[in-house]
Amino acid sequence: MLNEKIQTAINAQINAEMWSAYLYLSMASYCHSIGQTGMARWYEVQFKEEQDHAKILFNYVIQRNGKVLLRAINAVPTEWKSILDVFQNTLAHEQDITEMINKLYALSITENDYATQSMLKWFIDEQVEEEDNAQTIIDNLKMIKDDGVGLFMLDKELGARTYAMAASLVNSTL
Ligand code: OFO
Repeated sequence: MLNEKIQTAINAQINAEMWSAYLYLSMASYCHSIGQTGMARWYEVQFKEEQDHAKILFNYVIQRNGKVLLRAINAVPTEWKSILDVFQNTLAHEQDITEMINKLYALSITENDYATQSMLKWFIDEQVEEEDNAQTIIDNLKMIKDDGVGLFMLDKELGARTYAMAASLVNSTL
């Protein structure tokens, strides 16, 4: 059984992951609006992955005999200054999420909740990847600047991203 503090913190994390999904769908919409369809596709995959993150936490709470409490998902931004601004906001957002995961992990240590520590290790690794992905695209965009061909090539590359369901969900009966 999950203790109250851990359950509350995981429920907040579920909300944050759903907000992330909503944010990335909004970013996909922005990319479509400026004709960057490959980047839009990249964000659509991101949208699905964030829903997976929320579902992994949802399943975990259920397995530990806890209760998931779904709260309102706040509104997300809908406009950005440029495509570079979008990815810079993505990195800043992922850094905030990393901070939340780290706090959750620290709480699971003080509460002696070893199962939660084990579950969170996947998220800790995932955050390293999330931040690295955004940083790499930012570096590319800074290199490209206003070069149309470079932007076209990057859009094509990001559009090739495919979604794969997180392994723990594929094998789950929940
Ligand atoms: Fe769930 O990792 Fe991004 O936000």
